Formats: sequence, C-alpha cells, structure tokens
Amino acid sequence: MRIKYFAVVAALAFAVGCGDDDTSNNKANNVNNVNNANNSNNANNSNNANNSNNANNSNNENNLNNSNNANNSNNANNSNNGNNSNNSNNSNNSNNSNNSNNSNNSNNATNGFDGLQLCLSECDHQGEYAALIDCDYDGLSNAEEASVGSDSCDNDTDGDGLSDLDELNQGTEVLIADSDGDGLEDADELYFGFDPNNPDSLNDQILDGDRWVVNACNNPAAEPVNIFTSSKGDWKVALPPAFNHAELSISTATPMDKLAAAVYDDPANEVAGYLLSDTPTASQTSPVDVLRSIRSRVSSAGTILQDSTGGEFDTHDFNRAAIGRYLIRSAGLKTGRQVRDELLFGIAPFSAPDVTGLPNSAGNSYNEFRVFVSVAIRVDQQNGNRVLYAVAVAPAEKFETRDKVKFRMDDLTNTTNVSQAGDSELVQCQTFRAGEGNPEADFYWVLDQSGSMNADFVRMKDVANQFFFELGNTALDYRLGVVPMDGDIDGRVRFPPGWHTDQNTFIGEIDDFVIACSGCGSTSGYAEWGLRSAQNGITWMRSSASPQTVRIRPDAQLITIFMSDEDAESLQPLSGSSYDSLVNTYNNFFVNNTIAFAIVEDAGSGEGYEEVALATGGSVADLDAADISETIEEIIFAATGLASNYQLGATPISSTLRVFKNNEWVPRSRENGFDYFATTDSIAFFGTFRPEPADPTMGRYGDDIAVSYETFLDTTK
Ligand SMILES: [Ca+2]
Ligand SMILES: [Ca+2]
Ligand SMILES: [Ca+2]
Ligand SMILES: [Ca+2]
Repeated sequence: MRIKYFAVVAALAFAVGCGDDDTSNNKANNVNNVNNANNSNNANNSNNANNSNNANNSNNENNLNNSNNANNSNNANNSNNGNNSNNSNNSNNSNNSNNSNNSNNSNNATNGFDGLQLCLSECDHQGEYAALIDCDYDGLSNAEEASVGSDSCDNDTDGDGLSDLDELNQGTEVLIADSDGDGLEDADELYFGFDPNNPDSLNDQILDGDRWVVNACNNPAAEPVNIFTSSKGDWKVALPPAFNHAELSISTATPMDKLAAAVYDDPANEVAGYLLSDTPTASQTSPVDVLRSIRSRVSSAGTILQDSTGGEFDTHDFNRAAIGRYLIRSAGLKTGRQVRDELLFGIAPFSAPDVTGLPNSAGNSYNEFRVFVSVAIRVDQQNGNRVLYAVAVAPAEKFETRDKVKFRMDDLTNTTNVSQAGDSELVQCQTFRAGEGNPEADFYWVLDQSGSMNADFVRMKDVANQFFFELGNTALDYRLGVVPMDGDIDGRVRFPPGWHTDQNTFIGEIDDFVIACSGCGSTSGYAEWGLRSAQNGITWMRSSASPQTVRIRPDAQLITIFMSDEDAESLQPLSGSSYDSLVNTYNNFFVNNTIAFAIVEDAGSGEGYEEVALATGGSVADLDAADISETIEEIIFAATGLASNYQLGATPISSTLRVFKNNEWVPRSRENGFDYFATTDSIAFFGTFRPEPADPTMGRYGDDIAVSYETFLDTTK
C-alpha cells in the first residue's frame, strides 16, 4: 500500500467515530461488516487497518464474499438468524454489495432498539424514519445520499478514501474515485497536497498521478546496514557495511551480569567505537550522573580540551540517555583504535588481559581526538538496571574536515542504531512537501557583562564569521537578540536595534550593550542576574506589554544562550534545598519557553545555567575551552533540528536515511545536503538542497521530499 501514513490516520479517525456509538460487541461486529463491504471495493481503504484488529473479521469477510451465507454459522450472531426475509427486500436494492450482511443485521435489530442496529436494518429504506437516518455514518442522511446518487450503506461509495460527505465538501465526484482523471485517486490527491479537481495541479504539464512523489515510496530502499546481535549484552547494533565488528569474550563476565562489549571501526574514515553493557553503580542513577562520573576516565585517555554534556532524552525504545562530547589531546601519538581501547578499559570493569577477540590497534597516529560517549540506562525489572555505553572516537583533524566522520560519530552514539536482541527491523518511507516560509528561530544571547568575560567575548567575536556563515546556510529564518545580565536591563532586548540578523549589529551589541554595559543601572549594581533576567525578559518580550520591535515571534523556536563565569546572582546566596527549589522554579519556566545552552566556567559542576540547559534539552559547554567554535556550531544545529518541519514518523537508524528532493538524491551534508536530528527525530536541509517553500501568491507549491529509512521495531520490551 502506497500511502502508509494516510491509512493509519484515517483508520484512527474511523475508530473514534465508531466508538462514540458502540455499546456492545454485536454492534462492533456490525460496524465492521459494513466496513468490510466498503473495503472489498477498495484495496487502499484505510479501514482495513482497523478491521484487521477484530477477531471476528475473518468471518465477516467470508460473509461478504459468500452470497449464500454458508459461513455464517461461524458467526454467533448469524447462527440465530434463520429468517432471511430481509434478503428478498435487499434484492430490490440494486448495486448493494452489503446485502449478504443484512441477514445478520435483521437479527440484530430484533435484539431491541438502538441507533446503530436500527440504522443497519433500515438500510433497505423500509423503516418509518429511513430518509432521515444516516445508515453509514458519513454525515449524509439516506435521503441526501439518494439525491446525490451515493450508496447510503457505504460511507465511501467510490472507494477512493474520501467519504461521501467529504467528496461534497471537496467538490469531487462521489461516484468516481479519480475525479479529475489524472491517475491519482481523490484522497491521495489531498494526501500529496494536490488538487483533486485539477489533473495538473502544479500547472507544469505533468499529470499529478505521474509526479515522482506519488510513487516515491512504492519500493522504499534505505541505506544498507549490517546488524550484529549480542545475546550477552541483549543488543542489536546496526553498522554500515564499511565497518569491522568483533564482540569480545570477557573472562570475568558471569552469565548473570550481562557484561558484554563489542568493538568496531570504519577503517577508511578512521572512526572507531564500542558498545559496553555494564551494571551501574549506586550513584549512577541518571545518564547525566553516569557521564559526570566517567569524565575522569575520559581524561585518562588524554587531556580534555573541550567538553560538552547534552541534556537527557528518551531513546527510540524509551530508555533515558545522554551524550557527552569531548576533544582530548593524548600524551603521545596514538591511533584511533588505541584511544578506543583505552576508553573501553578505562570505563569497563575489566582490563585488556581479561578479554579475547580484541582486534589489533594499528593505524595512522594522531595527537587530538574527538570522543563521543552516549549513555543509556536500561530499566530491567528482572535483572536490575543496565547501563549501555556507546563510544565513538575519531582523529580531530578528520572530524573537522570530513562530514562523513561527523556523521559516523553521531550515528554510533545517537542511540538510534542500538536495540534489544529480540527486536526486528522495518523499512519506512514518508513524503513531505515544503510549506510556506522557512522555520523561525530567535537566538537570545544572555551574556555576563563582567570584566572577567572580555577575553571570552573576543573569542566569540572571532567565531562570529563562522557563526553567521553557518546560520546563512541553514533554512532558518533567524534573528538574534543580545542582552547583558545586569538587573536593571531585566533581560530586555533594546531598540534600536531590537532583534537583528546581521553580524555588525551583533558584534556592536556585544561591545556596547554587554561589554560597555550602556544603560546598565545602579540599583542592581552590575551583578550577573542571568537566570532572573532571562525569565523576566522572555516573559515581557512574549507579552503584549512589550513593543512589537522587541517582541519574540510567536512561531519561532526560542534558543537562549547563557555565557557566564560564575553562578547566577539569584542563586549565589542559596544552598541545599532552597538552591534546588529556585533551580526547579527556573527549570519549569525555561522548559516551557526555550531551549537553553550554557557556556560556563567549570562545565560539569552543576550550577544554575547548566541545570537549566540540561533540563531544557540544550547542552553545556566549557567557557575556558580553547575553541568554542564547535559549541557555537552545536547551538546552530540544535536550533535547526528543533525548528525543522520534517519530522519523521519513527526513529530511523540514522545511517540508513535516504533522502530525495524533487527526485534528486540528497547527500548527507551540513553544507549542501541534509542531516538528521535525534532529539526531535527530524531532518533538516542545508545549502543548495534547502527545499523551496510554497508561495501561494505565485501559485507555487513547495518542493517535494521523500525519506526512507530502516527502523527498529521494539518487540521485546
Ligand atoms: Ca449516509
Ligand atoms: Ca469517496
Ligand atoms: Ca485525481
Ligand atoms: Ca489532480
């Protein structure tokens, strides 16, 4: 079936409609009888999905297909029905494919009055109120159906997926499935955003039914992966064909502890990784806790130069997870595989002599490496919780210069490529059409104005070029607002310039509004009220009390970036539960209003900005990192993912994503192509592959997108 998502939606809609009236199993069966009749005319009919859940369905189908009702003895309702008198009436009703069911219905009618049974028994138009009744629940009475020529016992007479009433509303032909004769049935036209009454909706001499998007999901193919299953670790891991893979044999493991590890690497891209299943310690209760607890072990493989901890999220199989990203410098030259092995034995409760099966660690040598560590906590009632580490390592210079290396690192650690050993896989395909306009994002910079920050702003201004280049390469309709943390400013963007889009204004606001703190007052004394200011500022700039010139756009994703070298002023006098309580208040506010990023001193020490960032799903980065460009990039990409209009229906194994735009294959690239955003299960486009939005004033439709991918079916929870 071509239109997977339409089918599901329509089935649900129908199920809800039935439920309103159903009070007994008899009635439920009858409803299905009616729908099966409809379905017999319509291979694509979404009601099939509904009926397939009904234990009585096979009998009902037999009833339909068997004119002498020989199979009715299988049906408890029908077995009581020796009187087929209504069938003779039905013979008067030409073209009614439901007649074979009416013998069943007449019996039900004798059970007593209720709306549904009466309706079904009156489908032959014999009853007193027949004209007023809507036998098939399509919103048209029998009399109205008669006047338009539709079947009063079939809510979709022409079987095209649009109900008889919807056909009238759309102005389409009630009795013709493909009203405009372009090869695409009416409901499919609406699904793909075409005009069911115009054979060439895009006015480009191509029939709607001949457009590529209509057939784009007919034979969906995802990018290939190999699946490796570990019964010890209860996992399946999906790796592109280029990867080597080896599960290790661990001499210290017991059958009970589910201790397991596998290593893998892509030699051409020099990306190495591992999976480790282990028992969490008593203090490792959350994924972020685990990340904090292993930081020192990451640093044993090399000095940490850059460090960011992402907020917690749910994996596709509903485990909590978090990702830490590091730039490390090793003491001497090492291969990526060596660093991988050091990180394995640093984190695992076993060491190299305890394992067999570890491949050799030869390769090119480097000093600096990117390390991604994802931690998922698997709640296991029977065996106790497990912590599943997925670690990826690549030479920093490869990571920085090759998109493919970045994607490999993401794919190995975004938790989409791991499932449980008993799960299965399925290929999915979805189509999208670009809507009107581009997704909006407002970036709200809340910056510590104290003198100690000046060096950091110099560095930030250094990366502004890159920042604006990358923003301009996204599909975002973006704006920037800059405020200092001074209490009197209270988080309000000033006008002029208000929210802006150009680099000079951005730099100018950092210089004048933050560093020089023009307009900062004396009452709050230049203190760094970052959280309170941001809360007040956002509240005001979202309200009608603020002038339009500084108003946050209602449809924009709001991204808040805190930069500070000390904890928020409002939290400084507090400790213990009063500290936690105020942090909690802030978390509640920010979670409902923004995604926050914290660029702070001593990332990992759990101060207010950091708590808020992690709570909102943003991330935390170290202010003292030698290079904050990666952090800035991360903020832009997070915003891009959040604002994306292309949200997938299931979590893809991200390396299997295959994307087409207007029949053109789209590479995975953050410069010219697409990328996947695990936090929102969405894809977004960059550079020349950004879809053209729709422009109704020009009569232009948006570009068409087709996305296919493989996904894990969670069958072992
Ligand atoms: Ca009707
Ligand atoms: Ca129809
Ligand atoms: Ca058509
Ligand atoms: Ca059409």
